Amino acid sequence: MEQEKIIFDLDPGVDDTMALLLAFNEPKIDIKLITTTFGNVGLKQATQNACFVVQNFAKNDYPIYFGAASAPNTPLHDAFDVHGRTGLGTKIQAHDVTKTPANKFKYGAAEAMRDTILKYPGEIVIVSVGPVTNVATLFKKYPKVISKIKKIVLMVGSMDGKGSITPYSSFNAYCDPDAVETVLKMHKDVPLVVTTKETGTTCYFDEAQREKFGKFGKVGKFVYDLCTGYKDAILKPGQYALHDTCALLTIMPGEEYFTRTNVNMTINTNHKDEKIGQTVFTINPNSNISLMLTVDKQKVIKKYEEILARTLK
Ligand SMILES: [Ca+2]
Repeated sequence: MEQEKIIFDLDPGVDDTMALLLAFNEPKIDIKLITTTFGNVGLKQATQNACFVVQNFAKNDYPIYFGAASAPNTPLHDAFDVHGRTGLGTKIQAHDVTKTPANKFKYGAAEAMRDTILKYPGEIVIVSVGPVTNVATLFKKYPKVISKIKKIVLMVGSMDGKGSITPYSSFNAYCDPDAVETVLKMHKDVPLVVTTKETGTTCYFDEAQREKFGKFGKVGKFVYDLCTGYKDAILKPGQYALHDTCALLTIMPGEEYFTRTNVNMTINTNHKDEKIGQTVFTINPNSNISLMLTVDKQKVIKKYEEILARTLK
């Protein structure tokens, strides 16, 4: 079976956690490394959440390294109103966490990413579903490894130029627009895959579906509980967005959930402009940036159900 080896860079986060659960139970995804960033919650909480989820729900003891606690040039923001103060909604809290991040002196997320890429040259897909700071740090510190990355997935920006955290910017873009620009400038021959605000806000499930998910044993119950207090900035209460799951599903070998087009992409990084973080996409068939235009919501939900069903075996 064709498998994708991934570095999963995230800021859990309710939808990050849902995506992690998918990755744990999907044989076509081979997690080589998990890195955490500030974002939905602070870095410490995000890392704690990642450790909690791996400890309780993963079959393998994946290495977790924490990365950036903030962006170099952008004030810190959070998404407590979307993900709850704990990042896992308002019902769940990471508890009894014994797993710890693997960081060592002068060896953090960027170094772990570098070494994972060098261990599997040309094979690693970086899936970044939080602020892009860790990826930008890797690029700036270790530019020689960039060409050895297979693909990079970003969950960032919007197609209509309208935002979630501001009228112009999506959350991940707003947290560190400079990092997005660094990746856009430096990825060169490495294909980029981009899902946007529109992907996640099109692809949500409702209360009835939540109930359905909740019936799939321990993991299903956890997904159900995760939704408590999870409200997307754009969707209505009782609509649960699958932003990060969608980003992960863009790389599934032999499975297609999207329509795609090749584009040029820019981001506003003018810190004096209210439109900072705004993205612009223009179609360019020769570009190696692939934008997800539409998503087959029902197919994604069915996939998620299949994954949950698998956890019962
Ligand atoms: Ca996220």
